[in-house]
This record gives sequence, structure tokens and C-alpha cells, in this order.
Amino acid sequence: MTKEKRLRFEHTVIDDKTLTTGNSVCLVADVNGNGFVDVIVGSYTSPPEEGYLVWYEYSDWKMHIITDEPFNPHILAVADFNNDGHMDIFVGEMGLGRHLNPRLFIYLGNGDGSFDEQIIDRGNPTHEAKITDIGNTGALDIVGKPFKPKTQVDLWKNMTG
Ligand SMILES: [Ca+2]
Ligand SMILES: [Ca+2]
Repeated sequence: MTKEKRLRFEHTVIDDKTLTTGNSVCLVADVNGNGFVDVIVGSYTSPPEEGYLVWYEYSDWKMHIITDEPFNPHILAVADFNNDGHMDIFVGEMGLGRHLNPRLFIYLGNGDGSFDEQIIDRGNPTHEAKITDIGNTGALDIVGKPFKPKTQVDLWKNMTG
């Protein structure tokens, strides 16, 4: 019987001083199209909960700011929402009863590390949303729910032609 191989990981810090103290989400995708996965991080400072979305470029982990716009961007996902072969980033804002007009953003990837912002909804806070193709239409939709105080469950159907 072969002995079970012991797992071994080596820890490296890729940013020793992030822009804010509240780093909310970490994702991976190849955002500049060079075949290597990069790291995407959402963060905020509390208060006033101004958020950032940044990506770190493999392999020297140079940081690039995508936006300093979102409020408390807890909800991120990478997916190709417009089926152009470039990964896009979904960002949802929390509401927490004090951000009255929360927005959902999609940062459309251009494949070279740059993004174009589109706001796809206002007024519906969300938290921990998931991306999936509801109804097998070939387009990626968003399902989510607010953290608090709203008590609902949401679906954003992708109607992009
Ligand atoms: Ca890359
Ligand atoms: Ca895309």
C-alpha cells in the first residue's frame, strides 16, 4: 500500500499593505489575456465604506485599480456576461439600511487588463450573489439576496441579445 502523500503549501504575501482595512472578496481570473491567472480583490473602509476593486498581475503582483467607486463591495464574481471571450467582473453593493441606492456593476473586460463599467441595476442591495444560467438560455444570470434589512430573494435575468 502506498503511503498517503502529505500536502505541502508555501505561503507568500502578494501585497503587504492593501488600500483598505476591510478586504471582502478574492477571486481569480486571467484578466489581461496572457494565459496566467491574476488575482482580483474587493475591499472597503468602514466607515465610510468606500470600496475598491483591484487586480494583481501575475507574476510580480503589480496592483491595478479597476475602480474606487463601490460601497462595501462584498459580492464579486468573474464570468463572461457578454460572451466575447473576455472575463468580466460582477460587483454588487450592500445596502445595510444606510446605503439608499445600491448599485450592481459589471466591469466588462477588454482582455488587456482594462475594463468598462456598466451599471445594471440600482436600488436592490445584494450580498453573496451567484452567477448561473437560469433556464439554459446561454446567457449568465445573477441570483442573490440582500444581507439586511430587506427580506427578499432576487434574480437578474441576462437579456443581452
Ligand atoms: Ca494574466
Ligand atoms: Ca466578457
